[in-house]
Order: sequence, then C-alpha cells, then structure tokens
Amino acid sequence: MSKNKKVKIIDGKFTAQAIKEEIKKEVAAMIDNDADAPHLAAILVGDDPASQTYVASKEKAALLVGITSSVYKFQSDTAEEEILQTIQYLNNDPEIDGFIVQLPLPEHIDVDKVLNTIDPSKDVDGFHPVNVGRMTLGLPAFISATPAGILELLERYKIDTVGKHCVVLGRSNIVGSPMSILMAKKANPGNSTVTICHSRTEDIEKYIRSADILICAIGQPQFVKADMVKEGAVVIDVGIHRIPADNEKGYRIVGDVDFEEVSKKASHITPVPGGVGPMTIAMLLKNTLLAAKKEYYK
Ligand code: BQF
Repeated sequence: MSKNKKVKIIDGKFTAQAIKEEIKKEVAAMIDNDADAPHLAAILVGDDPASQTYVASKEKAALLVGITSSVYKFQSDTAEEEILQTIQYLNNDPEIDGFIVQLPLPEHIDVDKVLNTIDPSKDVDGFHPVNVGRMTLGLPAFISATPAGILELLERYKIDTVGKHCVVLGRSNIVGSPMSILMAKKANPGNSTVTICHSRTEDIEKYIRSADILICAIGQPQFVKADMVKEGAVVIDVGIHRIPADNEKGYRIVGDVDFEEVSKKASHITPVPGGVGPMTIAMLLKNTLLAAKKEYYK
C-alpha cells in the first residue's frame, strides 16, 4: 500500500475568512443601494463561559462584515416567559432581520418551546421545525450553521461525495441528524450513501472503518483513532473539547478525532481548532444576509 500521499488539511479558518470577505462585499453593495445594513440579534441566557465566548465571536464577526449586532443578555434564573416575550418582540421588530437563541439554555427553559416561538423567516440558526422540515424536503430554508459549514467545506475542497459511504457519528438535532439528511440528498455535495452511528450502535468501529467520508459529532475527545479509519478517508471533526495539557493555559482544544494519528491515514482532515468551528460563524452571517434579502420568506 502506498502511504506516501500527504494529507490535505481542510482549512476552515481560511475558508471562513474568504466567505466573510464575500459577505462584506455584498453588505457594502446593499448599503450602496440605500438598503439598511442587515441586523442580527442574539439572546444569551446565563453565564456559561463557552456560550459567552460564542456570542461574543458572532457579534465581532458580524460587525467586521458590516452586519449590525444586538445582544440581549439574561440571568440564568430568568423566567421562560420573559425569554418567549423577547422572542416575540424580536419577531415583530422590523429592524431585526434575523436572531438566534444561544444554546444550551438553563434547564428550567423548554428549548422546544423557545425554538417554536421564533419566526421561521428570522430563524437564522435554522432550528425552527419549519426550517428543519423545509431543509428535509429540499425547499428553500435556513440550514443550521454547522451542517451548512461542513457542506461548504466539502464543496470548496472539491470532495467527491457521489456514491460514497458517508458515516455520521452522532444523531443530535444540531449536527448529526441534519448532516445525515443533507449528505443523502440528490444534491451536490450529497448523493452519498449514509450511515448514522450513535451511542447504541453495535460494533461502531466496523462502520467507521468503512467510511469514505467520516463526520464526527459524538462529543468524546479523540474518540476516533487511526486504526478505525480507512486509508484515504475524508475526516470532518465537529468536536470541541478541553483536555489537560502541559502548557501555559493548562489545557488544549481537541476534537472527536485523534488528529495526530488520523491525519497520517486520511486524504483530507479538518483540524480542531480552525476547522468546522469558524465555518459555523461564517454561515450564520450568510444566513443573516439571506434573511435581510428576504429570498426565502417574502
Ligand atoms: C475554532 C457550539 C457546542 C455547543 C454550542 C471557531 C467556534 C468554535 C471553534 C464557535 C459552537 C461551536 C458554537 C472555533 C459556535 C462553534 O476555531 O475551531 C468558532 O464559535 N462555534 C456555538 O455557538 O454554540 C455551541 C458548540
């Protein structure tokens, strides 16, 4: 077996930057045509440090491309009703093109109720059942940022997905489930033969080993090892974990994949950090631009 072919790193940070440049130009053109700048709002409940970081990154990225940003912050013990009222307020505010509710929410808040309250035409995270349904049917819809980002990477790196065995690890509503639907679609990227694996899958390694395209969203640090992966597979790593490390910070960020090992066997691989993560931010901005242009919902 020839093992001298070097892995190609799928650079999400670079690709996200390119997409943000494209969005920036479009926003500038809108403003030149006397339209308002798109306006993205975010609802943040509680003081989870990761969530605070994510919302701050989204706001910063929005402002850099010329999208107006507003953040509505609430204490962790805020009543569900107050969050629902804020959503209604944003639904009815003509100045707001799109908004997100940062997840996860505190336990006393019913996430399904929250997502159901968002006007689908402003649901730039694509979590409302109407957007999930429309995505599933192949109708114009806001596609949630992580799956949309992965599709964009597969497209821009010219990964051949047609007829390939795509194995999705994880069945979450945010990543695994939509990703499996999108990869099986009669579309490009798409047209793959898809297997979904999860915590109850028997002999998961058997499936992982047969994957031409492996999408890892199981939430276990460095779960996927080289001996589980087929030579030449395309490996997309959605995981984000802090593990103890011997450096100044005392930790480092790793994915669901053992990058060091698996990068020796894969044909293409996304790093963590700098792979799928930055793409989620870029795709959120892209959805916000689409929302402002009212192309899906008129
Ligand atoms: C990078 C998220 C789990 C639960 C809720 C860049 C992000 C992450 C990593 C980011 C994520 C993960 C976000 C990198 C948003 C992705 O350089 O690798 C950006 O900001 N993300 C979120 O909003 O909510 C989550 C993961």
